[in-house]
Amino acid sequence: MSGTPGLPSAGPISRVSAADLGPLRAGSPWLREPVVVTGASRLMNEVWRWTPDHLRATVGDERLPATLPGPDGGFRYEPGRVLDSRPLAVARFFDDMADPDGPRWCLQQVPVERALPALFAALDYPDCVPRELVNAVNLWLASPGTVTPLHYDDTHNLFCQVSGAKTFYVFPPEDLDALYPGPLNTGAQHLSGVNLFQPDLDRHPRAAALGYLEATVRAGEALVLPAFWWHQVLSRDEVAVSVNFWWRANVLDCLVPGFMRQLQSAAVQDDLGALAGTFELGDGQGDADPFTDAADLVRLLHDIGEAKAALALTASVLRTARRRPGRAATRAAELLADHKELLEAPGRGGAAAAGRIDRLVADLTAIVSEGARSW
Ligand SMILES: O=C(O)CCC(=O)C(=O)O
Repeated sequence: MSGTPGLPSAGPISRVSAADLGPLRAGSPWLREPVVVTGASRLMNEVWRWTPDHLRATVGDERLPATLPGPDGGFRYEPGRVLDSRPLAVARFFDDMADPDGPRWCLQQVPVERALPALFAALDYPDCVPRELVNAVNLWLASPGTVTPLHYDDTHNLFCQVSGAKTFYVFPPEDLDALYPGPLNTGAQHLSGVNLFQPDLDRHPRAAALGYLEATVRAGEALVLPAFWWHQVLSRDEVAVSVNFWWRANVLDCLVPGFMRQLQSAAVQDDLGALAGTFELGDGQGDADPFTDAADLVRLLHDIGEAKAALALTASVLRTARRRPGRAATRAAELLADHKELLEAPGRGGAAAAGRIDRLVADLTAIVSEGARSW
């Protein structure tokens, strides 16, 4: 895999100084498109110390799953297949890197809290990220030329480059259709069929119309990568150490084709409850309750023509609320019973369903305004 894109560039990703970056909360303008943050060391302290020397000294003996990319630098994530990996001591990774004939390992997406608790204990979080929504902090160690194939994540991402450099090639969520995502129902819908470095336009003709945005993120810089943006990533000339923070995106910031597809996929797999845990619901002000969440969702998704998914997700939120102690559980149970037909068979009802959805939203809103927040 050569490191040269086979599609045209649409320009650079814009850059902002850390001093000018606002909070990355729901509705933030900084979450509309990727941006490189310069002078990122002022966002937090600890991760910038995780240089090769520091990692060798503190966690050099820890054995972590390491992968050997193909001879072209790339490897593929495949649904249902665990990457071919073997345990490798962190110090050995750097030793092999220093040996010109040594194997070129990469350690992808190492969950710091679970795999490296000693490092995690010292970690401080970036000020701009809503800490309560962070669901993973990962360490990435890559050899020069390693390529992470084109995919998106359903979380927001603050990607911090500690040493070395990586080039990100990104496409907006709206390009989903032209990027040939993996099939629904396989856990691979976030993987693109297109390899940017070797596009096969006979197989993927819609990709011919696309252009990527690009940035090389260097040591001391970070990239804000909003949820559902597609990215292919190339490690540059030196060993690359990166740390990223993933946090739950608010659904209101995610009304993009990938999210809609994920809703369908979750509905097909009858797993909408898990989605409610993947995204931040409500208004993003941190004080939402299940009824506000449900009312917001059903109204929002219904307005954009996704009534079926809206109702299924609402039912899932209410079922969760039904398990809570106290009055919230009683009211959730009442709502589930009162709107049983609508919530259990969201596909039926045609035009009549619109009126019933309005009544459900009115019921949810009434509960919220009665003061459900105090439950
Ligand atoms: O660093 C890489 O190679 C990939 C990073 C990535 O995919 C991510 O942060 O979501």
